[in-house]
Amino acid sequence: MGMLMTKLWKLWWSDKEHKVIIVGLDNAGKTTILYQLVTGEVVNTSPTIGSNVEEVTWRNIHFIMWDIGGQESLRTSWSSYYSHTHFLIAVIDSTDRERLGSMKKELYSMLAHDDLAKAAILIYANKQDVDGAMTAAEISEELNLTSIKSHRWQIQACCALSGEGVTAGIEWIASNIP
Ligand SMILES: Nc1nc2c(ncn2[C@@H]2O[C@H](COP(=O)(O)OP(=O)(O)OP(=O)(O)O)[C@@H](O)[C@H]2O)c(=O)[nH]1
Ligand SMILES: [Mg+2]
Repeated sequence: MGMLMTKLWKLWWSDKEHKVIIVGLDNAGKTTILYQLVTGEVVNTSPTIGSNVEEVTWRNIHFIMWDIGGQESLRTSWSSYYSHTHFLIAVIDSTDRERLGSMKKELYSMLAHDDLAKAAILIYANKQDVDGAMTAAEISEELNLTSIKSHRWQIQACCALSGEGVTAGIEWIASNIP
């Protein structure tokens, strides 16, 4: 593509809104991450029943971010949010070793869903501030991420309380806009 065409293409895309859905088990830190992105601060959260939606602008790119409640009874409704999703953010509580298997199951069922066939996946290995938290490498191994060939994916260690690593994840998303 010529330089002018490239510029026009980018301008056109910057006008578009990109749909992001944030999923993960309850207590993973999804809402904390969303509001860390919106306000740059930690907000008090309570378990999300249903969802929160916010517009986030990052380097002139507009995202509509849906943060969906992760309690077990709510997970069957996740799929009602999937259509037209450009990016899926899966948030993992890196201290929660017992439930990593449940998260793995949810992740692979999302990867198999038609409405998410074109979505790129960002996995946040959250709560890295807690002693004994699994590293991003451990989580990657447990989830067998290298076997995923159907989707673009990235794992990013982060701490939603300090914000460390959160923007690096969004940078990856921004750089994966077609
Ligand atoms: N230590 C630590 N605690 C965190 C971090 N991120 C979130 N938390 C805490 O984890 C708890 C749950 O966070 P939420 O953001 O409400 O979790 P959620 O994933 O939205 O949970 P649901 O809405 O129930 O699905 C809160 O007490 C947060 O303060 C982190 O990076 N480190
Ligand atoms: Mg929540």
